[in-house]
Amino acid sequence: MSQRTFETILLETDETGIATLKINRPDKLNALNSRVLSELETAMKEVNSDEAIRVLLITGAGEKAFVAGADIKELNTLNKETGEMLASRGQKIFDAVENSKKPIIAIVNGYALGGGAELAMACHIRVATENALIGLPEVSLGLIPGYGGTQRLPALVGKSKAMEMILTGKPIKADAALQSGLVSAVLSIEEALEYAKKLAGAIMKNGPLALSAAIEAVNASGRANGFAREAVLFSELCETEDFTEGTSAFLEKRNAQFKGK
Ligand code: CO8
Repeated sequence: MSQRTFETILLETDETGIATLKINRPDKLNALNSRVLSELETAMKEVNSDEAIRVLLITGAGEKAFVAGADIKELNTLNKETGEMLASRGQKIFDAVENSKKPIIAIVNGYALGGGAELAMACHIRVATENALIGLPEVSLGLIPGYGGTQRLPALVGKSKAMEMILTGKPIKADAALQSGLVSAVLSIEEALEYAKKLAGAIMKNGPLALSAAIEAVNASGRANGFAREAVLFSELCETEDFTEGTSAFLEKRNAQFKGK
């Protein structure tokens, strides 16, 4: 067993070649601040270059959240320029997850909201615990998803369900996520890790080159270039009063009063 500890991430590899990456900010429900993003970027490079790692599991520390989203405290101060930069940077890091040569399984153990749902969707397989709540609530903050959610959600659940989830901003429970194809299994918290490891074990019996090629081929299916447009639209919203109101209202623990400006 080897362990690599970052400030906000734990990366542990067992003797069979299964690595577990845990986002580790449980007091902030594992929200993705810039430190988490940087460490995730570094960890993904290490995972891809470490020959001992065959499959990666990604999950959140604690029993409450996978990742409750981008850190709204950091979002609150974005403008058009920094908004586009952050969206593009996050998209690049999540692309590294999606395009990893090694299979990645997300264990969605609680809230997976906004950037958290987007991280889970960048993984190759998702299993959820029974308490999972998955959604893209960005419109409630006067924003849109900016880490690939507008592109990956329709690909996973179809345009109609994706529109419903993105336009209402309402999260769905684990059983609904299973029904819509957003996750492939739902388990109790006690069983989820073991199940994911069994899945990893079954995957590892196969040829590593074939696995990498399969990931690349599946990722190439139906890819439109909407990502750049998502980042631009996200950044334009960073200049609006609604965005300032939406993110401030969350931080001040009150309901947002949107004016459409
Ligand atoms: N960002 C920052 N802090 C957060 C976040 C977050 N996303 N989520 C939770 N926290 C913090 C809370 O502020 C709180 O901190 P403190 O104890 O210091 O007050 C702590 O975590 C615990 O949270 P709560 O007390 O709110 O816990 P509850 O159990 O009452 O509620 C919820 C849990 C329902 C998950 C609630 O925390 C919540 O609604 N969180 C925000 C969810 C959300 O809106 N996520 C989407 C964010 S937007 C986004 O992800 C955009 C991604 C694209 C970015 C594009 C590039 C810029």
